[in-house]
Amino acid sequence: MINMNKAALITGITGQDGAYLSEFLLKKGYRVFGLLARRSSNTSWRLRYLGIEDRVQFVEGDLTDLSSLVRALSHFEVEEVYNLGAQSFVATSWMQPILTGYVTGLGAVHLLEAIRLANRKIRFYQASTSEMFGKIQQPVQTEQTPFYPRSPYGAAKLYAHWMTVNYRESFGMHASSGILFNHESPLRGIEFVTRKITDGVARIKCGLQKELRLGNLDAKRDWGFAGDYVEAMWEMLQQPVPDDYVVATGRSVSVRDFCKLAFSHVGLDYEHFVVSDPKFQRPAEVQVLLGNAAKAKDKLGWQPKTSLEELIAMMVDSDMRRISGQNDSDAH
Ligand code: NAP
Ligand code: F7E
Repeated sequence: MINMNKAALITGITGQDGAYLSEFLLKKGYRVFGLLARRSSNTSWRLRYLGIEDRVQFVEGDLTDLSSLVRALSHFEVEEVYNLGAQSFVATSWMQPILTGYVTGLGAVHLLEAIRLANRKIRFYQASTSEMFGKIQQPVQTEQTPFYPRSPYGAAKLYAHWMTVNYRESFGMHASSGILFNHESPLRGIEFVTRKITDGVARIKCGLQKELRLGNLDAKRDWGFAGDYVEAMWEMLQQPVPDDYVVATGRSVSVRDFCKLAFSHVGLDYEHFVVSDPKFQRPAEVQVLLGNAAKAKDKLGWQPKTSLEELIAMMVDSDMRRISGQNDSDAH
């Protein structure tokens, strides 16, 4: 029997957003294929956490290997491709700027080329980022705000962003970019500041750690919940015409205030535990980001559902369960 359900290929399926997007698409009845880059150990813990590891189909490939992408698209007929794969940790991008350029920048072009060769009708989503605004040129950032990236990661993403626009304009491809501001969850990598904080809170509360060493406590970010943000990705590919959209909450909070909220969730005062350590400062910092997602609300009907307080509670509670041993999964 022919399966008439829609099919999607996700790069970066083992990452935070890949897991939530897979869950969302499966609920919509999609067949979900994920590009799996070769690693020495199993990286599917997030898909297991959501209980969907057995419901997605993996195809081996890497964003730096065009042939693997062409092969993936010729093996599986998909209507939509979501490019979420990246070297996504900003701090690492100064240590590995060339790899970041290959994977995060050129990787997107490999995928656009593979689609151009395989089937130009495939709809394409590019995971663009608020890091492209970097040294902000306007106090509130929209689709019209000029870009000024401040890291090799931001510069690589900006190249991928403009190439997405270019393929749309040159070849008429349905290629859209979501300019997503920071989004977090219990599945966030532990190196990112929000998860480092909620993991630290749980360890300190359970007596496993005495202090939490962070970098710039004054940096401000517009933080939302990843589960809400993947819905905007899908909405973009359902539109009759491709376009670019800012996805954000419209509220910007400092790392210090995030700490205050996270520690107070378990009845602790952050000032007794948080230490600012120059080791975690960056060569060039993005001091503040604040997005205006009015276009996404107007055209996609998208708006965030989860408040920062709800997000922090969700993350701290999840880390408390993991650290106190109540969660026997292999979550990181
Ligand atoms: P993430 O958790 O770091 O996931 C990155 C994914 O990319 C992982 O599945 C990783 O695979 C995969 N990957 C790395 N190198 C690859 C390669 N050479 N070929 C194929 N796949 C590769 O990132 P995320 O937070 O889910 O973010 C998803 C996307 O949105 C990324 O492109 C990120 O840059 C972008 N973005 C994120 C945010 C945010 O706040 N989260 C905001 C704006 C934009 P392994 O697990 O095997 O390493
Ligand atoms: O840093 C400051 C740090 O690493 C946030 C990625 O998903 O979002 C993410 O990039 C802020 C920065 O995220 C520590 O200096 C202080 O100002 O959690 P982060 P990011 O750099 O904003 C964007 C939108 C992406 O696209 C990226 O892929 O927090 N900070 N102390 C710290 N950051 C870290 N990691 N660790 C600290 O100890």
